[in-house]
Amino acid sequence: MNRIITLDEFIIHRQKDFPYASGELTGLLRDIGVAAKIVNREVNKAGLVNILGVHGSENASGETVQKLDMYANDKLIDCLKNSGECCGIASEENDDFIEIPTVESKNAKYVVVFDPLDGSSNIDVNVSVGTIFGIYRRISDEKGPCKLEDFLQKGTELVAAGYVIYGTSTILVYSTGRGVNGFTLDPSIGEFCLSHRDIEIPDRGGYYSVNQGYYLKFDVEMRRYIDYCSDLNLRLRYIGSMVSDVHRILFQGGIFLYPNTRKYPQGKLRLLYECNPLSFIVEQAGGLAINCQLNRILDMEPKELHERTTIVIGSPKMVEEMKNFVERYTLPSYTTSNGVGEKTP
Ligand code: P6P
Repeated sequence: MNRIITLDEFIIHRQKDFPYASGELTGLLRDIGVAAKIVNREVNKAGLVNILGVHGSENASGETVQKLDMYANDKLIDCLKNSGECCGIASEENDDFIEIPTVESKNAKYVVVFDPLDGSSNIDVNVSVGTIFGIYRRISDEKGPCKLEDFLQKGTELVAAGYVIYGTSTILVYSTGRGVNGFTLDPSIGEFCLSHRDIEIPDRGGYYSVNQGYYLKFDVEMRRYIDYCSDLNLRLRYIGSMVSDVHRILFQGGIFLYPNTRKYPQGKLRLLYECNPLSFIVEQAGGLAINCQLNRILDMEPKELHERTTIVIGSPKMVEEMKNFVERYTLPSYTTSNGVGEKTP
């Protein structure tokens, strides 16, 4: 029987991969693991302690916040504030970033972005939800407080990213840029234990994941690609929780799409704390992640904290095929006499 390797052991052991690592990132990852255990405890008993139901407030993205979102948000902030390794936090649930000015933290090297409970509309119906996080090294003057520029970095600048999925089991998946590993929470010992070493996404898979209900609102090239997936008899799986949909695709292969719609002309999903961390993970596992303009998600320059983007993410061969569809079906633009380009009807 293989020896149990806990998340803490693994993180410390892998710290050797970074010759100049001084332990701050290791400490930060461990603190996120602690926060995940605390959130997991509440997610698993949400129906018992009456913390379900609509909190009433609205988050920065104008979405109604569930009580468990706030609980998860508060716990993650508390753990990170006390870690001493993080000088700032940007959360889906907070309009602005949070500066951590405590003496131990104000000169800390890292900032953290997170969606504390992605897919929270699933909570009331006991469908899996998740926490998504990304860690950047600050770029502002380390003698002063963190600044907005520390958070508006491209996904390629992430030093670590990961997610926790609270499902039939609780799994933490993360990467520091040298592969992807998964850890399953063993409630009997309260530890995340290495369960999925060096995760690699299949080149292609039998699933496509998109909100079919918006089909008629997608651009023609997206509709054509979705028709193609259906013609291939791919199975449609869509949970309404990005972290859960991407988790399936990471392990079994497939493609997840959230294109632009009339309601979300730029796409719905947030670049900073949903798409970048998950794209970092999927790319590290050998997959691809682009937006519907075919730009690599990790190369996008964020302009504001709660910026949204379209996304197509998953198995490399399937994302490549989707790119071919977009190139083939995007109507060529032409310029009229006044030089204004518009799509051919
Ligand atoms: P729709 C959850 O609110 C979320 O941000 C993602 O986790 C999920 O993929 C998406 O929105 C679901 O959005 O419009 O399909 O309900």
